[in-house]
Amino acid sequence: MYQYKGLEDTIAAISTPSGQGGIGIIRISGKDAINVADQVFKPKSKKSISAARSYTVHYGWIADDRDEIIDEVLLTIMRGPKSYTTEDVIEISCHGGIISLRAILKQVTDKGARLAEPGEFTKRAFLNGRIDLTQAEAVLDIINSKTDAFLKVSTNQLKGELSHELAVIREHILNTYVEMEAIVNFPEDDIDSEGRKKLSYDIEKAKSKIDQLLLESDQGRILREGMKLVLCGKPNVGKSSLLNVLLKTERAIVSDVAGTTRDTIEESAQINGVPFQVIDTAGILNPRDQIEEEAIKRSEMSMQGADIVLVVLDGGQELDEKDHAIMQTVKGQNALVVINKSDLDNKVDKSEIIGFFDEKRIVNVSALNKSGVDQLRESIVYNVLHTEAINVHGTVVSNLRHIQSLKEAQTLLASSQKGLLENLSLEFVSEDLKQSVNHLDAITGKNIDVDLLDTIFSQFCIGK
Ligand SMILES: Nc1nc2c(ncn2[C@@H]2O[C@H](COP(=O)(O)OP(=O)(O)OP(=O)(O)O)[C@@H](O)[C@H]2O)c(=O)[nH]1
Ligand SMILES: [Mg+2]
Repeated sequence: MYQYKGLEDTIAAISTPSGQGGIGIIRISGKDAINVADQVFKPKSKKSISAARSYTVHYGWIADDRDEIIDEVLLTIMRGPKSYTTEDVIEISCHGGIISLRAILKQVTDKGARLAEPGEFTKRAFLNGRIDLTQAEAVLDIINSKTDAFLKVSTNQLKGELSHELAVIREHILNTYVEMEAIVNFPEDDIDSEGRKKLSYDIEKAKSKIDQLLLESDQGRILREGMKLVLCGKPNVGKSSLLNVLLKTERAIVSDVAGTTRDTIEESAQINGVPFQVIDTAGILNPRDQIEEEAIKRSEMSMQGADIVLVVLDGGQELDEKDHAIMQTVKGQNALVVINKSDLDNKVDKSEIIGFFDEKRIVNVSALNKSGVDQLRESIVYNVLHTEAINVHGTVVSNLRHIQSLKEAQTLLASSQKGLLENLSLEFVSEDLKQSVNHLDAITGKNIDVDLLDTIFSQFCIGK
């Protein structure tokens, strides 16, 4: 299907991260993988691995050309086609020091393997037809995953759930396409308006499945990119204390001195499985110097791009014009009003808040004794997702490339329906269907530009 140079080569790379570790792995793949390994591996059993069965592990040493031992290793042999790349694959597990790993890699390349490009093992798995492109991309997502929820969504994709959904949609469209082509080729079977309606109805089935995928892709995007949450409020209301509670670490300095936080603090956190960038701002209102002026600017900047703002109030004190001013600035944004210090006697008059925010957006917490924090987490997630939790069990499309192709396919399906309604010749209508299938095929990689393919795999790390 694709003409790729270098597919015949046997490739090798260090597959574990650089740095020190208990074990490090060198992976070799290609038709000469076993032969290359055989030349550098000295098995304790003294039996050559060239005759070894697939999925067996062998204990021994890697030696250099002068027969000096480089490291003690375990060598795993996976014969194609039942391997990661579908080719013969060898994995050498040695001690995880960079010197040992590099020395072994050098031996392997001296014996005829070439260094693998980033993502080349996974690219081969794709080019050799073991996985499709959505599954290859899922590998990258699993490696880059920062939350449990995104990991779950990515492993579903690796299992082929998205591919399966797309195959169902594709078949729907193709069936309708074939029906149309039959009518085009045998004009005597002309089509009446009822027939056109039926075709449009069939297209609708495919369209509504794509609709569903696109609807949930919002959540997918959130899982991939994360949400931005900004804490704002007067000095000393407990913003940094809340940041620490949300992060579950003592990240920010907390003190009873007003103006403790002078610069914005950004940290990543998972809130009920959803990734957030949590930003604590300086509570400064009247700058005393240039640094404080800059701090205010930064607070304002971070508030502008926020997906949700938490306006923190001190529950132990009556609201004043400064609290009012902050609520006024945030009004209109997606915000929650957090009345902190609920362990103290409440002095906040809620009716003063309701002028700015709906009562449902008010949450009482105590950062000190952590009460109300679970409810705060739930409210945060609900207000950014508009649902209680991300559904990680079905197919969640999170990749922008997939989303774009789905939208293109959707537009073409809509255009074909319009054509049917407007009595357009079926030749043109069926062309729309064909194009929409092409967009679906771009997602799975059945039909994709080679340059784009290279771009996708270049995002991988070496050794994957
Ligand atoms: N009683 C009580 N005290 C709290 C609570 N949360 C924070 N505090 C105290 O309030 C003071 C201010 O807390 P910070 O978290 O530093 O407040 P901040 O809003 O970040 O203040 P700035 O950085 O100065 O703008 C500290 O002495 C905290 O211990 C709470 O829930 N209850
Ligand atoms: Mg602070």
